Amino acid sequence: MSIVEINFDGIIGPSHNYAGLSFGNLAATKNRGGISHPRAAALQGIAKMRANIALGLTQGILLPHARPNHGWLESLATTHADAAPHTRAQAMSASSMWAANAATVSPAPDTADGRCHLTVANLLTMPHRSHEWPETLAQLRLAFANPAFAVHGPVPTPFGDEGAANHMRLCVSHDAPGVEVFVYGIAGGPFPARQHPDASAAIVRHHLLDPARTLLVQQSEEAIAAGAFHNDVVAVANGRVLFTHEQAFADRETFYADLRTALPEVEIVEVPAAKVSLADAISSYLFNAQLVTLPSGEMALILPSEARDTPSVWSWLQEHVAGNGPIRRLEVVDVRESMANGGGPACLRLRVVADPATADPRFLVDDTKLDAIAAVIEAYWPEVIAQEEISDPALVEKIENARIKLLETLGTVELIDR
Ligand code: SUG
Repeated sequence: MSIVEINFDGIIGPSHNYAGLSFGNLAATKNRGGISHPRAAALQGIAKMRANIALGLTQGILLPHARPNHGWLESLATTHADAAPHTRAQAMSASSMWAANAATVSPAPDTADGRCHLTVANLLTMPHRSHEWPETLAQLRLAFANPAFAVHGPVPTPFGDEGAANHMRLCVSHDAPGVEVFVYGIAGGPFPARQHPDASAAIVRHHLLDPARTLLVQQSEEAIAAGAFHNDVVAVANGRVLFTHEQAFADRETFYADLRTALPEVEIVEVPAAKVSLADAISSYLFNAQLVTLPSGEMALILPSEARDTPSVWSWLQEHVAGNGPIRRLEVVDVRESMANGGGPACLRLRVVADPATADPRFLVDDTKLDAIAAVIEAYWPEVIAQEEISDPALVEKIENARIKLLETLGTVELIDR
């Protein structure tokens, strides 16, 4: 059995729009009311997956949720037609595309029972995301039905949990026991801290992790206040490398010391604020890159094009690659439609370290399957959505039909009524 990292990308759903629903997410707030391009957005996501496959990586998918979420509207005693505008927008969001927020994943080598544990994220801080978890859980239970996995329900209210976006795993190799780092927030200036420390602590227990190889670390208030609503906007880890902004953590000295004790082989690559400001790091999504190990053993950073377009960021990267740093290769992808809602390459994927043979094959993709998915997107995804259109019954019908066509193509029709 071979344990590898599988990236499960959320397919960008046909209702992708800019409603400005996430307070504290500067990109989403800035683009509120803009015109979205769901078809182009989804095709950008497919192109990113193709680029990862071309690098020799294993690729999976998670599927768009049913939108509008009629069941959720019903629980609020309303309907899509009658709902208040903000409620209607919350029911229509395609936010499940950001699969890094789907769940927290602890691979089998880290857990006491030797299973790979997943806890679906409750996402309760933002109303439009709080109703994602039941369908996410249904998908996780299908994709990871094999006894090699243990899939847990959400941590209860009022403990906000945003999944893998606030979780990092460092290890000497993917199949060796790793150190898991859970990053929580306490304060964020004017913005909410979305990850509650008690939620992180509960997941540590559910996942049967070894306390000696588990760290709970506070995100810095200044990072959240500057727009880093998740830790994966200011830090990313892969293998024995932690790539982080200097101002990501509340007490970086203690965290780095604890990490070095837990994993002496760790290499910390810290980007100083003097070279790249927190503002540039956040607007460019430098750290919301996928840091991956290629089949050659080298590490590559899969970056959004905004990182290349930000001079301070691009020159830091060029210097790093020219020197002796662990990141040997830069790959630029265009995920602009997602970026405009505050979701970069790393937000769009959930990492699961597991044997691909144990995942449901319907959730794994190669180029041929991506061709079939792209054909459905080309044929059925709306080309544009202007904010005022989200109440239009014709648009709703088009969005619902598009998702059903995709589920039929992928043989996952049991998810239609989720
Ligand atoms: O939760 N944006 C998402 C972006 C999530 C990014 N994920 C990670 N960093 N892992 C969020 O803020 C905006 C949707 C809108 O406003 O219409 C939104 O939900």
